[in-house]
This record gives sequence, structure tokens and C-alpha cells, in this order.
Amino acid sequence: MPDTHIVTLSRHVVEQERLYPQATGQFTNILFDLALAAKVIAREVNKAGIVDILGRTDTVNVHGESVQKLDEYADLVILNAMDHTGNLCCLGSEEHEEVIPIPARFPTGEYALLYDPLDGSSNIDVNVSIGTIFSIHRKVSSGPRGGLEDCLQPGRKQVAAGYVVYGSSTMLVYTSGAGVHGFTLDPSIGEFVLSHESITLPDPPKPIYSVNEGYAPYWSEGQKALVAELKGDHTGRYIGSLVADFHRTLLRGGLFMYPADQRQPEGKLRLLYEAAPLAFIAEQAGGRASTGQIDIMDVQPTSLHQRTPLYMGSSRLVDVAERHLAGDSGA
Ligand code: AHM
Ligand code: MG
Repeated sequence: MPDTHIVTLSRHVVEQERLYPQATGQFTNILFDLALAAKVIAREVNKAGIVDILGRTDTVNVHGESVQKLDEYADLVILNAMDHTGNLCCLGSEEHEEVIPIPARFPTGEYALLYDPLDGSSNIDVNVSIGTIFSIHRKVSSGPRGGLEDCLQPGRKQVAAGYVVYGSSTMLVYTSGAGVHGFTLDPSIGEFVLSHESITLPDPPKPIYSVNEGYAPYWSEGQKALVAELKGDHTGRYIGSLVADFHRTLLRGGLFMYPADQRQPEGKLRLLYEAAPLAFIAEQAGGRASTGQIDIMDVQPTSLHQRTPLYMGSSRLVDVAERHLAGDSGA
């Protein structure tokens, strides 16, 4: 007979919440709502090849990039799953220039949610894994309905973070500061089921480095020296889809890099809804993340869509990166 002892995401989150008697339940509900949104997005991502949902729209997002239909869809799914629940005070999304307020007709709550609804969307057409990333902060502003101040908090202040990878199976991985736990969507019952309990980065790590080497001519001297040191006794892996690259790094170990360079002096990836949440997960799994100079978790954000150079994965390899990049201005 099949195993009857299934730990669903709901059960796991409720059991974690019991460890904190002061918990209000709002936070637990946010994770439930995110899981529901992830299932809806997963369904559409899986269908993308057979229905006419692929293709670019005429719009561009706040970063000047063309937006694909599934990005917009994922953004709306998350927004509609979260805005009316009374658990959030505001949201920040990669697809929206400004902080998203909770509509006046709905109550507000004690948390701010930052998210990248569908990262790696340029890979949709070629069936490469893509993902959703989220970060949850406690409301710190004094007004009743929250705002930018609640979103511009350093990663260290996150109460939870996670991602969903839409790959050969759909997985949700999250931390609320008590380890990193992974759940695989079982389509036959429509539930995320605990499949990876207490994930830790392998130690010693697999010797893997991950970077887009096509940009090497634009790298700083420090970045060139770092990759030169890794070459030879490390293997290279780069998917070009952050969640997929991070997921591999988490399970196998190694060093993921998206450096600043002459083309992109600030780097490409966004601090609040890409780097910081993944940094929290890396740290909880025994690794770390850095800008090359300081820990990502300690960066004080100044704007919603701020970019950052990113080095993350196995601590020992992030240390090597920092050694090379210490005096580096980036570009
Ligand atoms: P997106 O948010 O527009 O999808 O871009 C982010 C993606 C990441 O998933 C990935 O790590 C990176 O861009 C790849 O960039 P590049 O193609 O420059 O290597
Ligand atoms: Mg993104």
C-alpha cells in the first residue's frame, strides 16, 4: 500500500507555527495563499506549450524588458490570491513600478510581501525551468496601510522567504528562520508534500561555478581572477534562470555568480525579490550570499527595484569570491 504518512505543506507550516506561541496565524495564511497561487501558476506553466498563452505582449515592464503573457498572468494570480485576505499591508512586485497598496475595500495586515512572479521568463519558450520568488517582512511603518518603508528593509529582517521552481516537477522551498524545507507538488492530490526536510548545502560542496561567461570581456579584474582560480578544478553550470540555478546550487553546492560588469555596473538581479530571499535560504541552509563586498542580508535597500551583484552558495566559495572582489568597484 502507498505511504499514508504524508506531511503536506499546510501541516508543516502549522506545526512550525506551534513552535511560536505568539504567532497570529496571519503568516501561516500567507504561505497557504502563496502555495495556492503557485499551484495555479504551475498549471498554466505546464499548459504553456499547448495553449496560445506563449508569446510577447506589446508592453514592457519597469526595467524596459518585454513582458510575456505568463509573467502578467503569474503576477495577477499572486495579487488576487493575496490582496483581500487581511494578512498583508502592501506588496512589491517585479512587474509593478510602485509599491502595491491593499485596495481600500479590504482590511490590511501585519506583513509586506515582495515577489518576482515568474523569474527567468525568457526561458519559457524553450521549456527551461522557471520560478517564483517571495520574501515576507513584518510591517514596520506606523500608518494603517503600509508602504515603501515596509518593503525597504534589509534581508536580515525577513520573517520568511521562498521560491517555487516549475521544473520536471513543481517544488516549493521555504524558510521561516528554522531551516529550509522543500515540498514537491503531487498532482494526483493537488498538494505540496514534504520531500526535502531540513535542506543543507553539501559540505564539502560539489566543485561547481555558475556564471554567464559570455560577459567575461566586461568583467572587473577581481571577477576575472576569481573565475581563473575556479577554472580547472571546478565544473561550470549555468542555466540562465535564477531559481533553477539556485535550486541546483542549494542541492549540490557550488557558487552562483551574477557580477556587476561594465555593461551593468549595478549587476542585473534585484535585491529585494531575488537576491535577499535566496540569501536568506542560502544562509539557513548553511551557506551565504554576498555582493562581493558585504553580506546580501545586511544591505540596506534604498529603492524597490534596486539591483545588486550576487555571489551565493557554499560559504567557502563565497569567501573565495569576496577575497578577489574586496577592492573591486564592480565594473
Ligand atoms: P528576469 O527577471 O527578467 O526573468 O531576468 C532574470 C534572469 C534570471 O533568472 C537569471 O539569473 C538572469 O536573468 C540571467 O541573465 P543573463 O541572461 O544575463 O545571464
Ligand atoms: Mg526576475
